[in-house]
Amino acid sequence: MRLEHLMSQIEMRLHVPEPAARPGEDPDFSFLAIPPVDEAIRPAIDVAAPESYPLATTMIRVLDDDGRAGGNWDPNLDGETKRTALTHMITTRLLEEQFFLLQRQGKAAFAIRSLGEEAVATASAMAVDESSPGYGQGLDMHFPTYRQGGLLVANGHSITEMACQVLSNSGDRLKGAQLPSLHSVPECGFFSISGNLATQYIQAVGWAMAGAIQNKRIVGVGWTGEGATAENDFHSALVFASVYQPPAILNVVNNQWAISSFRGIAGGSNASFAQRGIGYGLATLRVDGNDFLAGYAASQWATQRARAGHGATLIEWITYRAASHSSSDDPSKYRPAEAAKSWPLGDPIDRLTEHLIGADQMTRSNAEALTTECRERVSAAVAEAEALGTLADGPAVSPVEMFRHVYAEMPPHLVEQRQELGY
Ligand SMILES: Cc1ncc(C[n+]2csc(CCOP(=O)(O)OP(=O)(O)O)c2C)c(N)n1
Repeated sequence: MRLEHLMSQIEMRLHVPEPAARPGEDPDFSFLAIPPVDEAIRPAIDVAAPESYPLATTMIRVLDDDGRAGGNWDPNLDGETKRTALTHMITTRLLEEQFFLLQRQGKAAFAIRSLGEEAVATASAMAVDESSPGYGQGLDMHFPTYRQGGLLVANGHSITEMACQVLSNSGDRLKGAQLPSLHSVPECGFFSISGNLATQYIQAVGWAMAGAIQNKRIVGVGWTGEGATAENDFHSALVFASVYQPPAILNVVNNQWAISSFRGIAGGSNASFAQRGIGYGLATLRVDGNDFLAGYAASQWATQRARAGHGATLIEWITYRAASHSSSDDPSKYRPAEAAKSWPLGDPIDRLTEHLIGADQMTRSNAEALTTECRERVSAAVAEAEALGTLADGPAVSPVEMFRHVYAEMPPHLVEQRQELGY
């Protein structure tokens, strides 16, 4: 047969990746290879980036299937530190659950949560802080997305204030100027959340570059979901991180879904997101995001590397978004209803709890008491916040607030609009 004839038989079309399972089908996570705990090597913090490349395709794990800690990355944390981590994770879960209830009751306009991903923000917050050189030199700064409220919980920010922000009430320091859950607490190392995704990356790299230029031993921590890695800002940031080697940590939280599109639509079917770091010559780690100890060890490694002047690290966290994307989403339309329950990396809170119990660092009744304590603390904080008003029953934030804190010198057309409103 002639070549021309053969070619005419080939149908040209675009490849549109599809997830392994849709609603009504059984969840299928067979794409996820889970290596043994001791597979991942742990290079020295000053290695040349290419020596980290095997870590872009394996998965750093510390907790095995029975909840025992081991392998090259075990951070050997004491019981108290692990119990503190568990407290932060439970608090984050219960607090965000309350935010959803407030939204359903019409008391908040919007809510978002990190159900099933709590180990990610907790591990990063604690590891970055643990090796902090101390304030005075400058401030480490996270540039989070809406999915990292857990950073604030772990960094000791008032959970009452977090609730006030979600309720857009008179205790909201942002006076309703930001969407609920888009916090801004720079003194806690938590930069104002930008709704425009992947901007966090260029800002974090810029923060780290500014720190290095001023000879400050600070880190800039960027956050993105796997979906937003398709944005140009992600790639621009990686170029700068690779060329200037600033003290940055670039986290990709691969929770498998970007609202209704699965990770394959952002290019996650043929290569890991961590592998993108290789193309840019960056140190790269891929970590079990539901294993607090592994996440802590990876973040600690990246922080120490950054502070020692060896440059930026890209970290892909493998996790699963167990809840809806936000209060405006219904995942039963695009994925199997029970998918989260069969996620092979389990639940991060259950895994750390079982580890602590197995290591005789907590009893089951201690664990139950801890959950009760966290629930009471969260309820008290939310009640305190509700007393300062809600979206439903006010007192409403004055409309004049929307004209404040944006421009040093307000443009004439906004002055005119403010005057029209009588302010
Ligand atoms: C630049 C930009 N494009 C689109 C959106 C709309 N949007 C909001 S959340 C979202 C999904 C993001 O998914 P991912 O990055 O995987 O993070 P996840 O929500 O899963 O944590 C999109 C597309 C946005 N906020 N910013």
